[in-house]
Amino acid sequence: MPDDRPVVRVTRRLPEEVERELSVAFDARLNASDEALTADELREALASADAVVGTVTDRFDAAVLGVRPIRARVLASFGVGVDHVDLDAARAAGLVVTNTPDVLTDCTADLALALLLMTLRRLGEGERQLRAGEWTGWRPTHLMGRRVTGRTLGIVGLGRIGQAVAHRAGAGFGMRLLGYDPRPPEAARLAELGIERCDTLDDLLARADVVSLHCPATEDTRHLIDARRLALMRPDAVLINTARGSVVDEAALARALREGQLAGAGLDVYEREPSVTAALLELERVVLLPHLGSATVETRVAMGRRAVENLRAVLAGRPPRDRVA
Ligand code: 8YV
Repeated sequence: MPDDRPVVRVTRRLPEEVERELSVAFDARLNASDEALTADELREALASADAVVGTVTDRFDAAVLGVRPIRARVLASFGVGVDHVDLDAARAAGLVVTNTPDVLTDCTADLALALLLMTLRRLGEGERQLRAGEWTGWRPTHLMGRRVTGRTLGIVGLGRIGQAVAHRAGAGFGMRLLGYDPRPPEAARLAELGIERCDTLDDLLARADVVSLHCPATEDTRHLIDARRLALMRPDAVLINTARGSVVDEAALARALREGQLAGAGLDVYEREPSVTAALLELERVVLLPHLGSATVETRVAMGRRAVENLRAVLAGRPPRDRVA
């Protein structure tokens, strides 16, 4: 019997229960090998499926989205950031684009705090030392980091994740909170979280002991943290990036760290993933994670379910919950 259910093309492996849900409801074309699709394969997916579930590793640029005729009606992106999708080109193609906000807020905020703790307390260095058999035993001056309580955290981007970071750092770790966002939340919300709003990013950078980035990757935020702004940071400050690699000029960051303009960095995202600026790998005071912000079982399943909810809505002719284009 011919399968007349809508065709859903999934570009990467998803948690098993999400793939099962898709296979029950749709003619799901899964990616068992989990290899990222090429641009030609993405074009083919858009030309042959009714819906595509994509991820940050798929570049839906104007060339890919320019495929005609296009069969897909919805691109349900798995993740909150949509900088890998040319939204204007998607609109021109009549393609609805959705994302998966909310469900990854807590886990991403947790990871930012993990990087904050790892950098301030020098935990990466400690773990490397122990595994290398170089730990000679306890001593009063061994790997002294910096006290977290009472330090000043500067949060760049005060959306859902930035606010979740503020809550953890303020209520949980007793940090002083500064925030910068060109479109900040209401004053009452800032007061509730205990965030002092900075009028300029430069002001925040000059005052914070830890700077944590939580803004989306857009043309406006590309290299927001560049050589000039890195030079504004305090020499004992650290930079945490769980947002997007493009927000930081990675080469300038490596130079600034080498020259002692700031003390350390905790990074989960990079300008050219999966490659990492080689100079960063040499630096002891840098913690490097492989884009794990939302990587928990609960969150990855919830992201998958949210993507499925969105594509179901579009295919049924209803407005999706999380439309971004
Ligand atoms: C995802 C993320 O792992 O949601 C985002 O924007 O960076 C991560 O949660 C990734 O985008 C998956 O597509």
